[in-house]
Amino acid sequence: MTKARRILVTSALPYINGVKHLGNLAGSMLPADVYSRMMRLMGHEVTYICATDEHGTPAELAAQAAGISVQEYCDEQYEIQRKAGEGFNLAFDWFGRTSRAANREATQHFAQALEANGLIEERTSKQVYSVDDGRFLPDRYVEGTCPTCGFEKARGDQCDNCGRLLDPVDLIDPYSSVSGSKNIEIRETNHLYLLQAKMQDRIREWVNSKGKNWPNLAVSIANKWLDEGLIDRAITRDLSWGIDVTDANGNPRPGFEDKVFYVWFDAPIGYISSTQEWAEATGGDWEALWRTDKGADETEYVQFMGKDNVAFHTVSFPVTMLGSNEPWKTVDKLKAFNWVTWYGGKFSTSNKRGVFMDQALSLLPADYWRWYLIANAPEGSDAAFTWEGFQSAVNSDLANVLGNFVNRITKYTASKFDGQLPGAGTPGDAEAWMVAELKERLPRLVEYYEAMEFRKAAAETRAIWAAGNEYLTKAEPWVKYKTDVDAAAVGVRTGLNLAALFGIIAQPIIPNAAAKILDALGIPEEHRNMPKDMSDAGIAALLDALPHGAPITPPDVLFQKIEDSQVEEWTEQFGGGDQA
Ligand code: B3M
Ligand code: ZN
Repeated sequence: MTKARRILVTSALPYINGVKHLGNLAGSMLPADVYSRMMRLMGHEVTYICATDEHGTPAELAAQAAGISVQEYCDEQYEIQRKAGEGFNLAFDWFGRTSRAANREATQHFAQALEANGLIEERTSKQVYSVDDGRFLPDRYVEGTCPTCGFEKARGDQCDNCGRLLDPVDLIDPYSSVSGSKNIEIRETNHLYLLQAKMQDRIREWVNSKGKNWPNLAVSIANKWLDEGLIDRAITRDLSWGIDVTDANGNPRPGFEDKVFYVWFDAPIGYISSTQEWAEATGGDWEALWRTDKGADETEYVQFMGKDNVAFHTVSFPVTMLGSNEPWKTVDKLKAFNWVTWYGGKFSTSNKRGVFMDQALSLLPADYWRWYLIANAPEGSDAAFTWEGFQSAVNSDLANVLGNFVNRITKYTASKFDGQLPGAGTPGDAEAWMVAELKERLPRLVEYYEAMEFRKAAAETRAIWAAGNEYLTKAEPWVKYKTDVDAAAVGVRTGLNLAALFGIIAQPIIPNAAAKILDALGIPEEHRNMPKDMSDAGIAALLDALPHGAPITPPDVLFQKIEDSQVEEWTEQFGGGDQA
């Protein structure tokens, strides 16, 4: 019996502005949810924390465009995103907001601790000021030509083309991405700098110790930064929306009255502050998750994010935590995803390219999208969403393999065994074959989840469902029924127990359909966890676990197949195919 583990899961905080597209969902929140669900089914204590990332220029500009205050804008957008997450069954333990008081206090605390440790310094720097916009332009709102690779739409903080981290003043021929104006000046402004260079050795040592549990992609990005040498980075901005800048004693900092902390300084701290909110609301113990002096050294911390967020999570955020010299829990395992593309290109609201979370739910239930996005997770490389691929996954994996299996075994029970699970007959070769299949596949399924290999976990789940169909072909209860009802009863009983197992292993990815299956079979909540005993006897017991005589109610059709006409209609509406 493995000891229950305490697991903290966080997924990259979605920016507040706008409903997220399927790529955002697939690149962090969804796999984090699937992983959390599976770990819970295996009996572990999981706390899954997320929040909206509300500061920075995106919110200011979007609110300006909407003609409302930033606070109002964020309040509206938070509700939209919270509802979209609910619609996709993202089972957060807490979905917070980085603009709340808890994050302001935590961020200011870290800044004070860092300054007390000599890791923050005031410096005058040159910042891009847009005369026409009447404001300093934060990094990502200055665009221009990348000095490294010549890409012409490089942003002031990072070049999307070569990945190089930039400062806006490095850009060639810069312009404001707010107004397009080139009427920009470099003006002097005072900012707080986090002295990352001083932390180079400590971060290198930390990456070397923790990187063993990270995917190569994450290790290589962290080491790239370290090999280039950590540079001191400004952690304040000339913005009005954000967290006030305080001094080492927590008072408003003279000269920083019109500045706020940089969004990427406060956002990762949002993981901690949102956990504190969760604890406040639920009585949970946030320190057992985040303070290594209060039990968090026993906690497994797993982070999910897109690859462009890796550097911030493996260098900047650890600088903040380790630099505080306080006993903060740092990440143990990290899963970084590539991109889901829309037919190889970017999702775009304005160009009507791609499906966004709210639109997706208006077309089909969350399970359909969850299955496709996990089965095609952008793990080793970018993954292109296509309507054809989506249709095939739904029609084949869900409707034919899983749906058809559950449908025919429950309907046959209703028609030939009075809707009751039969107890007669003795298992034979077909059942032995199924036990062998499960003996090999169930442990492998758990391994894939532990390794956070989502494509493989989905493929293994499907393979187990397919083995069930193969079993029914071998057991052929509908043939045996004509001559030996008891022999048929074995096939039906085994088939019904397999349907229960298939529902159980479906729960992480397609929770709604899984619940329908388990409800139809009358499986009580407390019996819906993953089987623990993977021995021959334990697996064999799975095939005769349900009480004999249990009432069986065929569920409604679990999955509607996607018709070609729907693919044509959606291609027209959202782009795709030759309109990609
Ligand atoms: N808001 C997501 C992004 O870069 C960013 C993640 C913050 S995690 C602390 O799209
Ligand atoms: Zn570049």
